Amino acid sequence: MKKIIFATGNQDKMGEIRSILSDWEMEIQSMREAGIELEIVEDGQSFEENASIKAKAVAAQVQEDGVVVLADDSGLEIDYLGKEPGIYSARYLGEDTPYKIKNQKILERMNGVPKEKRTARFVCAIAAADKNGEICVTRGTIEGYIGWEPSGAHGFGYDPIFYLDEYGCSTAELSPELKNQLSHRGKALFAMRQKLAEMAV
Ligand code: ITT
Repeated sequence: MKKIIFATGNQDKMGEIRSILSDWEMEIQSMREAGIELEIVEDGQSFEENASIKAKAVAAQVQEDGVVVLADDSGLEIDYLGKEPGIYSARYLGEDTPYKIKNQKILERMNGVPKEKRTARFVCAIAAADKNGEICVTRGTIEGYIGWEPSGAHGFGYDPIFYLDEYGCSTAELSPELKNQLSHRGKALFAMRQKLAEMAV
C-alpha cells in the first residue's frame, strides 16, 4: 500500500482522521484532493454497510495500484430514542439543518428523562476497499449520555450534547487530542491500521 484516499466529504471528520493518523508514514488524501467527486447513496442498513458502500464506490474510481480507500460511517445512538438518530445522524432533521437546532431538538425530546435513561454512544465503522472490492471493516464506540444543555466549542455535530461520565463534560469540551484518543473514530482507525498491517495490505 502506498497511499490512502479517504472517502469523505465531511471536513470535520477529515480533520480528526488526519490528526489521529498523523504518526503514520503514509500519504493520506481526501476524496477531493484525489480529484474524485461522487454523490454516493448511503442506503445500507448499518454503519458497516454504509462505510463499505462509500469505500467501494470511491475505490471503483481509482486506477492506480497500491491505493487503499477508507471510508468512515458514524453516528450517535440514543437508547431512549430507540437508537435514533443512528445511521441517519447526518440526515436527522435535514442534512443542512444547523447542529445547534438538531441538538436542541434532541434535548427537547429528552426533556424529563432521568440520567440513567439518557445513555448513548457514538459509533464509527471504517471500511477499506481497493479496486477489487472490500478488504475489511472495523468498528469503534464510545459510551456516554445525553446531557441537559449543549456545552463546549471543540469537535463538531452532536459533540456539545454527548457527555462522558469519567470526565464530567461533553466531548466538545475535551481537547481535540483527548477526544481523538478516546473516540469511536480513534478506536476504529486504530483497529483498521492493525488489520491492514496483519493482512500485509
Ligand atoms: P461522509 O459520508 O461524506 O463521510 P457525513 O457527514 O455524511 O460525511 P456520516 O453519514 O457518517 O457522514 O454521518 C456522520 C454524522 O454523525 C455526522 O455528520 C455527525 O452528525 C455525527 N457524528 C459522527 N461522528 C461524530 C463525532 O465525532 N462528533 C459529533 N458528531 C458525530
